[in-house]
Formats: sequence, C-alpha cells, structure tokens
Amino acid sequence: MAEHESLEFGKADFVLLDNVSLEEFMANLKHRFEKGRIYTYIGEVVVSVNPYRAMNIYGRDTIEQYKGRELYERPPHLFAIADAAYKAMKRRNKDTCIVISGESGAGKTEASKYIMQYIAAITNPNQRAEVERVKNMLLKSNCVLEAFGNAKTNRNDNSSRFGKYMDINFDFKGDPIGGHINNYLLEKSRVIFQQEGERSFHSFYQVSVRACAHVHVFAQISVCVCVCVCVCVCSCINDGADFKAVADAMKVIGFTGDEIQTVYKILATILHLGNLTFGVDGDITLIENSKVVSVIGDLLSTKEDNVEKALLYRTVATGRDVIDKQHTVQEASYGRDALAKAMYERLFCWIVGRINDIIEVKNYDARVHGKNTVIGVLDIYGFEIFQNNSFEQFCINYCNEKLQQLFIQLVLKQEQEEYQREGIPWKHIDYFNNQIIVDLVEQQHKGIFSVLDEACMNVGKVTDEVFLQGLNGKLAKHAHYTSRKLSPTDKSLEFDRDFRIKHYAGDVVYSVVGFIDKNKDTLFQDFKRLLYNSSNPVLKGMWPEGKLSITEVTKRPLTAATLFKNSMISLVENLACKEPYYVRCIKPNDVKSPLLFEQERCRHQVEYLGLLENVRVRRAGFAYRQTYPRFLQRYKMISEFTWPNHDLPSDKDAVRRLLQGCGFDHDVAYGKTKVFIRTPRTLFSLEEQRAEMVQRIVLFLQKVWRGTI
Ligand code: AD9
Ligand code: MG
Repeated sequence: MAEHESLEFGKADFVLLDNVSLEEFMANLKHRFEKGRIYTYIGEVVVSVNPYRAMNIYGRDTIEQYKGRELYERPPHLFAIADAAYKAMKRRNKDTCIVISGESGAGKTEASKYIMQYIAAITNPNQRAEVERVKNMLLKSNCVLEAFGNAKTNRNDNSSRFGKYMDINFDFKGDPIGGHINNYLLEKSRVIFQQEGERSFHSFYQVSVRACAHVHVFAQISVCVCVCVCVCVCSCINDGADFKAVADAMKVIGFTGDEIQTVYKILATILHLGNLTFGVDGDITLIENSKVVSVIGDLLSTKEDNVEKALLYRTVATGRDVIDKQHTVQEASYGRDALAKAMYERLFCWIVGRINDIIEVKNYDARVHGKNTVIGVLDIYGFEIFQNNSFEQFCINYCNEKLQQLFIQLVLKQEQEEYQREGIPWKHIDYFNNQIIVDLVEQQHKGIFSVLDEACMNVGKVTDEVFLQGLNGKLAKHAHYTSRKLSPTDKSLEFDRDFRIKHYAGDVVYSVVGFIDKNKDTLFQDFKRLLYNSSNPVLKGMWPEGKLSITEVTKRPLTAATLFKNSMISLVENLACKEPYYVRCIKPNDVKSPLLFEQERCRHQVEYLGLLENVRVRRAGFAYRQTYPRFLQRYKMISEFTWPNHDLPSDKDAVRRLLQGCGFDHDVAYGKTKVFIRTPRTLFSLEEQRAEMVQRIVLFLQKVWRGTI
C-alpha cells in the first residue's frame, strides 16, 4: 500500500482509511481530487477521477520517476500500474492486461493513451529501429481509430463508439515487436441518426471541413441528412487540424495513396447518400436528385446506372427465375440508410484489419527468442444512459455488465474463495453479484438476446412489439426486468414500447423501436454486388461476399446480438487468462468542470463499481501469495535455516522458520499450500534482503574462483 505521500493529500491508498465506510471513502476521494491528486489506490487497483483539465503529470520526468519502481514507492499513478503490468510480464513471463472501466466520459480512453505512451517511453533502451517503428505505429493507430470510431455525444465530446482491445507483443528483452487490435460493435446507426446535440463520427467533419477548403475534391457536400455538418461543428474539436493529423498518421502507418483516397471516397459517398431522396411517379419509384447518383457512381468507380438500379430495385430469385423487384419509397430509403451504415462499418473494420496487417508480429521465432509475451489494454465504451436508449446502449451496457462480472470474479470472488480453500480464517465480505443481469441478457432460450433472435427468425412480418411481447412473456417475474405493460403505473416507463433493466450501475429504460432491424442488420445483396463490382480494387476488396450471384445459396448470417455476445464471451475468456490490472475511472460531474466534485454523482459510481467492497476484501486480505516451494526457491538464501537446504519436516515449516527469523511472522498467514503476506512492504523488504544476499554470494564465489579464499 502506498504510504509515501504527505497526509495533506489524504490517504494515497483507500486501504489505509481509519474506518472503511462510504463517508470516509468519499471524503478521501473528494479531498484528493480538490488537491489535484486524481489517482488513489485500492491495493493494485487505481481509482482515477477525471480532472477535466490538463495535468502536468505525464511528462518525461514523471515517467522517469516511475520507471522500474515498485507500486508503493511513488504517489499513485497510471504509470505505476503500467509499470507493474510490464514488470510482471518481463520478470515472470506472464501475459498481463489492464482493464479500464467507468462510465462514458470518465477518462478511460485518455488513461489508455497515457498507459501506451508510458510503455512506449520505457522500452527499447537500445533504440532499435524496428522497435521504434512498431512503437510509433501503435501510437499513431490510436489517432486513426479515434477519427473513425469516436464521436461527440451528450456525455463526452470524444466518446468511443466502438470497443477496443489492444494486445502489445513483447520480445524476450521486453521490447514491443507488434500488436493486434480487436474492435467491438461500432455504433453505426450514428451515421444516419444522431440525438440532439450530438455528432456523427469525427471523420465526416474532418473531410467536410477539408472539402470546404478543396471544393474541387468533394463537390456538393452541402446539407446532408446523414451528417449535419453546419450545425454540429463543435467548438472544442479542431476538425481541420485533426484531418491533417489523421492523414499523416495513415501515411506513417503504411496505408498506400490509393487506400487513403478510397477512404475519403467512401466518406464522401456516405455524405452524398444522405442527400439522396426518393419520390414516385405513378407507380414508379424514382430518385429525385439524380445528379447525386452520378457523383456516387464516380466516387465508387462504377456506372451511374448500376448505382441507380441497386438503389431502386432488388433482385430476387423465384424458383429458377430471377426478377428485378422495384422498391417502394420506404424500402428504397431503408436500403440507402443500410448502405450508408454498412459502408461505414465495413470501412472501419477494414481500417482495423489494415492496421493489424501492418503491426502484427513478423519474423519472430519463439524457439530462438523465447516466448513472446503480451500486455493487453482494454478501453471499451462505458456504461451509458441517454434520453433515448436503443439496441446500441443495450449492447454497451451488457458489455459493462460482463466486465463488472469479470472484476467480481477476479477481485472479489476468487480472492475470498482462495482464503477459504487455503483454510485462512476469513469473514465473508458481501457484494452485489451482477451475474443475474448477465444471465438475463445472454442466457440460452430465456435471455433477452435469445428472445430477440427468436423474433428475428420468424418468417413474415416481425415487429418490435412482437419482440416486446416475447420479453414480457418470458421475463415477467424477473427481478431486474420490467416494462410498461408489467408496471403500468410506473412513471419512468412513458411509452408502450419501453422496457427497463435494473443494471448494476442503475436503471435504464430502453425503447424496443429498431431492435429487430438492428439485430437482423440486413443489407440487400444488390449493394454488396454493386460494391464488389467496382473497378476500384481497394473498395472491391472490402466486399468479397458480393461475388455470390443471386442464385447461389447464402446462409443466414448471424444476428448482431449473437455476434456481439460471442465477441464479449471470447473477450472475457481472453482477459481471464491474463494477470489483470484495473483502472476504475470516475466522472466527477456532468458539465466537464475541473472544479466540481458532485458528491451524489460520485457516490453512485463508487457504489456500483463495488469499490468499498474492493477495499474491504483488500484490507482483510493479503497483497501477495506464493506456494511454499516457490517461495523457498526465491528466498531461501536469506535464512541460515533454509540455505542451502532445510531439514525441517515440511516446506511450510521452513517458510515459517524463515519469516519468524526475519521478524515478519505477524504480517503473514500460512495456508494449506501457500504463504500469504499482508503488506507489500514485507515483500519489498524480503526482496532487498535477497538482493543483498545474492550480492554477497556472488562476491564470495568470485573470491573462491580467484583462489583468495
Ligand atoms: V466513453 O465511454 O469513450 O464516452 P471515456 O473514454 O471514459 O468515455 P475520455 O477518456 O474520452 O472518456 O475522457 C473524456 C474527456 O475528459 C477527455 O476528452 C478529456 O477532455 C477529459 N479527460 C479525461 N481524462 C483526463 C486526464 N487524465 N487529464 C485531462 C482528461 N483531461
Ligand atoms: Mg472512450
């Protein structure tokens, strides 16, 4: 635990509180925030409060202060956690991960960037060119991904609208040699619709600002249905400068000129699609502003006629015949929006894929160089409650439930179970286990995703209302689910289409409108063929499934919910097999003020993040544990009773004898198979004694060799 800071700043580790009560916890958190101390530990967990101002604590000199130090030697900092994860990886050959959680706007993405910067700064002391190249690309990839995956929301001006998990691979020297990014569910509906006060993805504004300056490149980007560029320019975002930074970053990462051009062309196409409107002439559906079609044809390197046909007709196979069925205006509009969303999502995934191609580990032979180890950094969208919450918020909040469950499993549950297993006296500490909500969403047959998928499988007209009826039928008695039908007098459920989930972080009312559509996520095959048949090879390469002709049987694709659920399950499996480090971010207020610590707002977050339980488990628990044989292997040289070998009845007795001899007996507990050490200070002292002994042994051996003894 960190004890080094002056008490003027409060307690640097919540474990040191005199009484573990919510009041004391909050008082300490507030006091530290007001004193400019935004980080506080709970053991090895960092609690971070968003300062909403530039802090002078991330520079080169600060990095130097944390490099190679133990956690409790310096004031709490993200760098200390990053260093701990790095040391564990390097010294013990362990894969580690840093899981950053907290609600929207709490500071996760900023934290993930500082962590990456730190890792980049402390590695590659020999300045190997290849490693420098890899580091540069890892850092630059952030800038590109943020441009395409982040947007201004009412919660955060730079809100991540996708989940990101990045593995950084290290060689046996501990230098980065590559990486891999996994991206999760991009909120693509933002391309066609944004709530009031929000924007679409930054990338659109960046090209649009640019387009105003270079009208000849993107002619006619004016009033767009998709993206209201004029009204939504945000004072705190400099789209023009960002355009340049992103373009440079793409070049540095290694995107070719053609690829970058195609990226811009796709953005421009989507903007133009927003201008397309449909009308009728008799019983013919037509495009009202056909000039736009010709621009789109140019941008997509395909014939104008083909674009028009794909927008107005759908090719269907009836038995052996293939016919062109004309869309209604409504169908055509639906198709246009689906195309805009799908093109953007595909573009985003393609960008991630390209970055992965470039940064993946190459030419590393584990047989020659030893195991390549990994540090994973998870920065995923935070829990969110909007005015209107739809399918996307539902997925995002489910993801946060999964991560909270992982935290419970790793920090609260396993820890306590281990003490019990080892026979260490332990008074169970209660916590809210959100598994029940995870099950409510993902359970087979009964869970909300299953009910949704079932509704989508029905042939014929399936509506969102049918889905809601299904939920009401299956979940009427569930303690965490209700709906307007089930609770007609409940004022928070304003509309018939509303249902409410009691999440671990709070109640959220969702509207079922759009759930079916977003889950099915249909894009007419005609569009896939249109894009595949483009003479632009980069664009064509993004749409390989467009190769299939209409008569070729295609399997029903997995639904968006199933894909997301599967990706979350594999993410959690992946994190669970690494040694985890946690950053728990807190948002101090809703007005982005550096001065305001809204007591209630923060208290709520402390409660739902389970931080108090975390302190209790940590305080009653032990910072370090090791099996007896391994403990001896490392420390036996510091005691005459154990060096070079002991003659006690068991390793456990030997460890006890060793620790008694050092005067640490009061700080440890002896389990069935492991020794538990309460405070890191004890461990630190053992390490110091060991280092001293090793030094003496080396000197002794040198003398023996030289024959001076
Ligand atoms: V979301 O779930 O992606 O919507 P995040 O990622 O938790 O959210 P983000 O890191 O984007 O939030 O932080 C929001 C804003 O808070 C940033 O744009 C900064 O203006 C501000 N912030 C966050 N952390 C820091 C910090 N350590 N120092 C200064 C910060 N400002
Ligand atoms: Mg973010």
